[in-house]
Amino acid sequence: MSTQRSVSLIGAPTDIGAGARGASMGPEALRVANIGPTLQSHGVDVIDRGNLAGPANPWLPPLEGYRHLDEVVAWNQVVHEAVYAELQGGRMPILLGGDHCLGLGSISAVARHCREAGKKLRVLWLDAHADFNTSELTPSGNIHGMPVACLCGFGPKELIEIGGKVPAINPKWIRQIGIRSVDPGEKRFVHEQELEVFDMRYIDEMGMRHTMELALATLDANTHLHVSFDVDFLDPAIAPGVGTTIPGGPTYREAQLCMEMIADTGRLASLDVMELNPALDVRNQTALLAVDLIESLFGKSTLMRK
Ligand code: Z70
Ligand code: MN
Ligand code: MN
Ligand code: MN
Repeated sequence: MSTQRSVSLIGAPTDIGAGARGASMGPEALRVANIGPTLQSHGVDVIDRGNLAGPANPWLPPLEGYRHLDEVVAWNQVVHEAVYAELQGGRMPILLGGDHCLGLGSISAVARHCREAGKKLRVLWLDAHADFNTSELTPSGNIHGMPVACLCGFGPKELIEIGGKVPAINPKWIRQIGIRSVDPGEKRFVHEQELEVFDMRYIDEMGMRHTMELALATLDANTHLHVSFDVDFLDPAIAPGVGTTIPGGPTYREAQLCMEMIADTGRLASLDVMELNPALDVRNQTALLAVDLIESLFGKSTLMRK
């Protein structure tokens, strides 16, 4: 039981679903922070597939509750196909975002792979936000605030149908961790759909160890574990390079423990690294931190552990 040792990096250079420009530069910042060679140094076979291509960001206001819907659909379609192809080829896809609207294309592909392979799916959503808005609930129209709802079947037809099956996933398969910014209508909907949320209040009271034990409790040998890592999960003091910094996030130590406990399961099978915004970063520190945490996800451990 060990994490897949063949990885494909897939760049998705777009900020089409975001409220700030700049996440389109995320893939290159992660490469500059040496994501590929760093994974290789831990014995991982890494292929960098380069960047996907999609429509430019027209930077228009929302239309009927959605900003750039057609472009978001186009980007998610190419992400879906690229992620699905890697899984079918027996490799672990690491999606380098790009904004978090692309979690839809990525996770719908993972769900499709799991359906066909008879695997159980668990999704860890590491984020300051629940990303569970709909066009009726959203205060912004930004689709990066909607991918979890779309995966659960709540969203525009063109988006929710990308994986072929609606809904792509069951809300019971998701564990959200680090949540601390949820809009009022979104909050009601999270409760109504009974999402399992370990928010910052929970982590403060119970600790990251207990949180991760519960979040990972239902994994078994047949489980495909997907981690969707929105870099704004991290406290802004250590990760300023994101579109929306929300105070009160996990510290460096809490984030490391979170990643190490995921690594210990040996079930990690696909990963998104999203919302890194180099335009707002300081000397690429947030990209470097993300790479450091990804090393832990792949089993880098401290001196006292084998
Ligand atoms: C807010 C919205 C959001 C970032 C997701 C914010 C959404 N809930 N922001 N990720 N950075 O507009 O829907
Ligand atoms: Mn597989
Ligand atoms: Mn997000
Ligand atoms: Mn977020």
